[in-house]
Amino acid sequence: MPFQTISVIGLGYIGLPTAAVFASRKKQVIGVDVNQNAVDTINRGEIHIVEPDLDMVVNAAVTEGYLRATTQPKPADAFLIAVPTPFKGDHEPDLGYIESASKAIAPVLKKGDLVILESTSPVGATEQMAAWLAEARPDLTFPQSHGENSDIRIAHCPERVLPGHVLRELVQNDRVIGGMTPKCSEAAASLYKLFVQGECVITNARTAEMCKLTENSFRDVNIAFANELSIICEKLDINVWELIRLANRHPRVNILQPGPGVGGHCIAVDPWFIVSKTPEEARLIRTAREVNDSKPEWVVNKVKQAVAEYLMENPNKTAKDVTIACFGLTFKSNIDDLRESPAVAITQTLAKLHPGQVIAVEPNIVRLPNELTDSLQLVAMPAAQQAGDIFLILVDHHLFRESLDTLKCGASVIDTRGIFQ
Ligand code: SAJ
Repeated sequence: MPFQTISVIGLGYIGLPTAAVFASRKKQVIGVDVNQNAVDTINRGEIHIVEPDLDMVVNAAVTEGYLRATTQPKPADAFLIAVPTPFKGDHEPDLGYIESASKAIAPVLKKGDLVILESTSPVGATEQMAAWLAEARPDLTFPQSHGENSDIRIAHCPERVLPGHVLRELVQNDRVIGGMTPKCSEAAASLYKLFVQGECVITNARTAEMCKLTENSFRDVNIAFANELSIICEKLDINVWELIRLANRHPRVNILQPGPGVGGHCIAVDPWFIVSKTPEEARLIRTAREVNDSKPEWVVNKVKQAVAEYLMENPNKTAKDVTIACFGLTFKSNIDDLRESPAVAITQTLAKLHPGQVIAVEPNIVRLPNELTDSLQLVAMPAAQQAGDIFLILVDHHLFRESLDTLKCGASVIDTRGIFQ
């Protein structure tokens, strides 16, 4: 099936690289986003997010005329929806962005078009999207009512790329393709084959939805296991990093690393989409979420304990004399993304407990976002190394691993990432 024009709805961390990669294969790509600022930035050949090498690929695509961005959907042969799927306060998935995107593209759909949902979604979301499209376009036929003979083909093809490695993983990773019918899968596979070097593995839409949730839940459960081990080891006076290194020498054991909690917008969110559909059955998945979500509080308590010990050892000082230096604010190493970061949550809690005495080092950002400037002071690494009485390592950036060897003598160190191991 020839795809002359491809439209990507949602130009964020997934949509923009995907649009740029299609454009680099010399396809006409129309990127659609509700954010006028993002649209203008892209049309200047620049990017509004941070991802290695993406600026070059987008710049080339725009300059050569293959990629253009707009706030208004235009006709295309294939539409990829890559909008956020957050959860609401009660951990119920919020499909509002998918609904808006579906209603936005419905008027420009034509017979023969392919619509792909890429957003990580709860099981049943693709069918729901198809229902929204059908409701908006009674003049067209859809797979849920007309099967293989439908005018519109619909599939779920979840994104699976790792932030920081998106361009490589987009091309190299295998792709799970879940069509609502075999013809839908076939059409979606032929679209991805334009750039995917990995295998395009075909299944149905519900299995594809569950597959993506399963991948992230598997990782969450494994990290929860590591986090639980770290709490157990603390009680038993065992070095958890040594323990995991040793256990992982077994050929069939592969435990991930403990940390201050699980952040980002995927692993800490997606398992709840399974729990919300099957609350009685998803016991382990829910518990893993709870274990990982409780880790920041455990870290805060460790700091409280360290402050108390510091004051016992330095009886001439009061709590107001103690400086807590937090190393790292991002949700994981070597990125600049602070969203849903346990390091930010921990640092903010400490800053409330010890106003004016918490300093933070984050080499991957130049300034704090507005909502953090009141509670936190961002300082350079040498200043923090000099000023801290308690050192709290929250992110294992390369820079910290390489140069955090000269901490102030007599200071107390809480290393949530094991960088001193
Ligand atoms: N973390 C640990 N210990 C570890 C590994 C990670 O505490 O051993 C923490 C990190 O510090 C971070 C969180 O987990 O706070 C998540 O980081 P991550 O690197 O595990 O994952 P993400 O959120 O950057 O990307 C994940 C990836 N999923 C899997 O590896 C199964 C990625 O492939 C997905 O595309 C992405 O979620 C997504 O968009 O769903």
